[in-house]
Amino acid sequence: PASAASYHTHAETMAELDQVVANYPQIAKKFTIGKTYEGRDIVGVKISDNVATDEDEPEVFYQANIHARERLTNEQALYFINILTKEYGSTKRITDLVNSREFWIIPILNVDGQIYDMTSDTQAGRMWRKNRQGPGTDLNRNYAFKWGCCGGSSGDTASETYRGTSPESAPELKAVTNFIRSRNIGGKQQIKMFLDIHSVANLVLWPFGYTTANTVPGSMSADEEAAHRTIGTQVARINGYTPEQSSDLYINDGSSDDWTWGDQRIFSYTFELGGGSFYPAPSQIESLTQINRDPLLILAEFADCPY
Ligand code: 0X9
Ligand code: ZN
Repeated sequence: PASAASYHTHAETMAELDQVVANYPQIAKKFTIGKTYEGRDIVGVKISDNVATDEDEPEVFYQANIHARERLTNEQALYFINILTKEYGSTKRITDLVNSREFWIIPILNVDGQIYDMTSDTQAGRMWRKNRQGPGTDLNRNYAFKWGCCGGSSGDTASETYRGTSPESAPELKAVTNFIRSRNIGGKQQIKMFLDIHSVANLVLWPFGYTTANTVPGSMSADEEAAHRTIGTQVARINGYTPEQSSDLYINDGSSDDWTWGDQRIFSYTFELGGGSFYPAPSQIESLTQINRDPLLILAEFADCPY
């Protein structure tokens, strides 16, 4: 009998990416951004028409599973990769997007942590969050913008939010930020929309997390804040999540979207998927990921936003 849907292991995720690029070689291509602390490749898939060519199109960067135990986030990324490829040529909206964008999607950023979390005797997993560098660094506190400045991260290596010895001290973080920097070509950042996919609080968040201020001279103007808020509120109407500035959840420094906006001026969001726990029943994967079909398409459509 066909097995019921279940969470993809890392190996199954890599096999699925191989299958996608084999089935859709014109529009899907694997890319590798570097290696984890334990030496594994960090792999994503680029999706675009003429995928082998670097065309002059707005680029969209979605990453997931920066936190090891947030297993649904890998499923969300795989879901999106699958609809972009399967519906190319049949769904006009998706065809238009794939033709006019370059998508970079990394389903598992924290590969070592994800494998560690899933290699567990119990179905519940190990509840692991950080990478596997010594006691573990919280990759979402290791970004270089306002690193360790203001709260919500820890200098204690045992902490769940240990920020690491220095900005980008985690190899996974260095790899992904180097990749994003490499898309700045001739002084122009090609990536126009960034999304970091987490779980489990049903949220649509935007920068900044390090400060409760809505606007910051030189790094978040009133117009830029309003644009983030407008788009965030629009997608939250669809998935039913709560839209808010990241610091409304709690102050947190050194996190992903603060850097992608604050340092790279890429329009940036963090989603917290639902499910009520880090390990929702596999039977819930489909509905919990389908709910973000339109939100993920809308963010990509806004990649030509002037900000
Ligand atoms: O604390 C985090 O890293 C995220 N929550 S989680 O429960 N998945 O760990 C929220 C990060 C919010 N920060 C920004 N959006 N900047
Ligand atoms: Zn998280």
